[in-house]
Order: sequence, then structure tokens, then C-alpha cells
Amino acid sequence: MSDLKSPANFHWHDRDPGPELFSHAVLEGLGRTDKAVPFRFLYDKTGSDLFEQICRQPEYYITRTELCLLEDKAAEIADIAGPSVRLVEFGSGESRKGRLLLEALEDPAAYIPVDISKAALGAAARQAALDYPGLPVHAVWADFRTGFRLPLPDQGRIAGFFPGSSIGNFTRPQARHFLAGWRDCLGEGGAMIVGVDLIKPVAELEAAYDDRAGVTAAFTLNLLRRINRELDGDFQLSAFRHEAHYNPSTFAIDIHLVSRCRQTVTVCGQAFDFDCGERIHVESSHKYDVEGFQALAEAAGFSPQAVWTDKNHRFSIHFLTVAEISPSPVDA
Ligand code: AVI
Repeated sequence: MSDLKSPANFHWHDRDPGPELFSHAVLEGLGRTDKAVPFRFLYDKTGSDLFEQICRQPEYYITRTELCLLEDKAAEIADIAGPSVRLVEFGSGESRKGRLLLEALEDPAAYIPVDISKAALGAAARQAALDYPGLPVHAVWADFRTGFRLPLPDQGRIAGFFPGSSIGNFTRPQARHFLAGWRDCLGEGGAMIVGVDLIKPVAELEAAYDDRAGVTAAFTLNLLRRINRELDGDFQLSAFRHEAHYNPSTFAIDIHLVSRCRQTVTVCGQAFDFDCGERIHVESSHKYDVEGFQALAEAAGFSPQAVWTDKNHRFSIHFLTVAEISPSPVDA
């Protein structure tokens, strides 16, 4: 990725999880009684483009609410963060939100966007390097769920930034594990700024994950197209439908692909039978209340410093700092 045309302050770090993980995850996941494919595989180039379109759907309030909140509160966030921050953005995508913070921060020392989508990351990070010529930009192509070494140039407080309620795509124990893992990497004085979607009426939540234009449905069905292309699959996309329901016992929207008929599908030469109505779990999006998320952060070894919510109480942004005492052991 680093080539002659890249600006001098742009650096590319390849922590690619590798294609073999995709085939392994799909074959293992389709072989289970409760079929499932991990959500991270939704984000190939088409999936990432579709996700950007989801963010612009009228029903999907998350992106615009968080952006407004960030625009409103960036100065306060920057004030608490202090000068010379090295900003690590997990799931940076188009870097729109990271750039809002960069604009507000006093003399940031580095911008380290991390994303699994190579194309989106390369374009956005290179543009950030061009737009902020004095700022070292270290683009990390990686799955941020798995641990990896961060390129951390120079000195300065490290602030992780995990916007978009992507933390909601983890189960609660996974979210706690994720925070606890990065806590050690952030080190003393480190901070984490996390965007978290709030619990709200079911109709509003379900509409957000099943928009009328069918973009979210296209996003989940694209997983089958990806399997067909990369793993020699023969899924008929019209034989599956997208389904998104809120589960009040886990406070999560659960997204499935549902087989419209009894059928057999082949992937990498292996056959998988589907009953009519049988589902593949592809993603869950967990919702929190403010106190519940703060308790989870504390259990992961962080101290809540500040929290901002919009006036309709749809979304929250939490500023956490590394606590002096170690987190309690993660149980799952
Ligand atoms: C990326 N993540 C926060 C989105 C969400 O809201 O859980 C993914 C998504 N899936 C369908 N729509 C949005």
C-alpha cells in the first residue's frame, strides 16, 4: 500500500487475518446445528459500500445521531483528552468520525486508523495524510477483534476511539474482553472513547435494521454472494431472506438469513442441508443503557470520566480512562 505516490506521513501496516480464516469460519459455522457465520465477514468491498449506504438510510438513526453528537461535543471531548494524543480509531471506515475528533484535538501526535476493509482504509487514510501533512498517519489493515501489535510512534497519550456502536456487535462478555485487552495496550493514562447505541422502543430498533429500501437486506445477503465467489458456493440468493428481530432478554437485534425452502447448498465441495425456515445467524447488535455500559467498562478496568447523549436519548458517547486497579477476570 505504501507507494511512491503516498505522502511521506502515510504508513501502511498489514495485519491481514488471511483468506483461510474465511473458509474455515464458513465451513465450521454452516456445519453447526445453529448455523452462524461471524459478522466480520459481512465486510468485503461490496459489504463495506452497502454499510456506508445503510448509514444514510432514514431508519438508521445511529450514524447521523452520533455525528451530530460528536460535532456538538468534540471540543469537550478534546478538552478531556488533552494535547498530543495518539488517536487509534477502531473500524475507521471513511474516517469521518475520526476526523471530527482530529480537528478538535490539540496538536494530535498521530492518527492510527484500523479497519478490516483494505480499500476503504487505504483511501481514507491516504486522504487524511494529505489533508493533515504534519500528522503521521499509520493505517492498520486488521481485524481489531483479534489482538495485534499497534504501530505507536512517538510519545503522547493513547486514546482509542471506537465509534458507531460497533462495540454492540460483540456479546457483553466479548465487549468486556475487547476493552480489557486494549486497556493493557493503552497503558497508564490511556483513554477510550466509545460510541454506544441506547435501548429504545422495539419498532424503532427493528426498522433501523430492516430499512424500507432493502439496503440492510442486500448487506446481509451479500455474505452469500461472497461465499459463492470466494469459496465456490452455490447459494441462490433468492432462496434466502433477511430477518432482524429484537431480543429483549439479550437487549440485542439479532440478524439472520432465513431459508425460504428446503434446500441443499454446496460450499468448497461440502454439502449443507437447510430446512424451510432454517436460519444462519450473521450479526447481533447489542443495546445498552448508560449505567449498564459504564458498569461493563469498569469491569474491564476503565473509569468512566464523562458521557454525552443526544436530546432524544438515542445514542451515547463515553469517555473512559484506564483505571489504576486491574480488571476482574473475564468470565466468558
Ligand atoms: C457496524 N455496526 C455497528 C452496525 C450495527 O448497527 O450493528 C452493523 C449493521 N448491521 C446492519 N445494520 C448495521
